Amino acid sequence: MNEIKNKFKTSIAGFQLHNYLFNASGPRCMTLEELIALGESRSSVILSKSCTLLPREGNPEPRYFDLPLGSINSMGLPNLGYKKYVEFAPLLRRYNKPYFVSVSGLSLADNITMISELSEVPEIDAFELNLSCPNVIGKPQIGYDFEQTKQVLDEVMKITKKPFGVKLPPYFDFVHFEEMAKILNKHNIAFVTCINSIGNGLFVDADTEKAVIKPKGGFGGLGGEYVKPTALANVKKFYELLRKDIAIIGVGGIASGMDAFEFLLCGASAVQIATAYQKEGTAVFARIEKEFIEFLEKKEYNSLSEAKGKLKIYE
Ligand code: RRO
Repeated sequence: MNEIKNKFKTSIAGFQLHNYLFNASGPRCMTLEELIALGESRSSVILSKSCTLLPREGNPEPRYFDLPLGSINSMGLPNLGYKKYVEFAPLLRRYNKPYFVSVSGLSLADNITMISELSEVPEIDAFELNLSCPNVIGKPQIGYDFEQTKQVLDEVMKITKKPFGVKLPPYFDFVHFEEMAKILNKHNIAFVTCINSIGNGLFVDADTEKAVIKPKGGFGGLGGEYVKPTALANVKKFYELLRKDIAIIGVGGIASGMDAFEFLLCGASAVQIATAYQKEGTAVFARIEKEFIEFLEKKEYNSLSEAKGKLKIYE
């Protein structure tokens, strides 16, 4: 990959990124067409939808709903099966940006099988292990079970041959941040992505007197503006608690350059766009990038590191 000359470039897992933002593993990153569209966009990484061993249809429709301040989803991990994300890898090389595969096995054995095989594919650059899908019936979020998280990371670290990140659920208690950080700091992790959607929200349509999505009695993951303060808090707390060589990727409610800047102040090395990408399509990346750069220039910053982690707090 070419060296990137841009004063606001960043890097994740040793890869230089041409800008600070890319897609979240979630909306519009499941099919080859969608991954190609990301390649052609200003997203600085192509990140796949979380994959499983076998293809999955996901949960019944309606399973996604745009809300006034965000979104609710219970997609149920629809994906083409990990072998497809291997097959797509060489086709995405021409876009000259990293290709990360999100992995979300339904068991530890599935994660080990997938990561062993994905490790051998030269055109896959890194993994994001999803420890936080809230929407698979009968599968609690691993990231809320600290023993299981430790076990998964211990096993996966033995076999991965690529840089490795984890996608975390939101935490709400300082004890939980500290416990998770202690586990992550003991593993060879390149990045942490926080947060996944806030699990098991319920949005009610008062006119129809009905929940807006079908699966799980209407319960689903909340995203967008509703979750931004929680996402910022998670980025800030993990920035304080994690080893400095672990990059934090912020996600949750970023819809403008100013939102992206707030995550930079809290310590993010990059951000991902989910709900705003679902709502706007690939044009969202160029728009937010432009706003972000204009915002930094207005404030006379010359690099991201000048602002990164520099949130001011009351004495
Ligand atoms: O597919 C989903 O239902 C889904 C996943 Br895997 C996830 O990690 N987060 C989310 O909000 N939805």
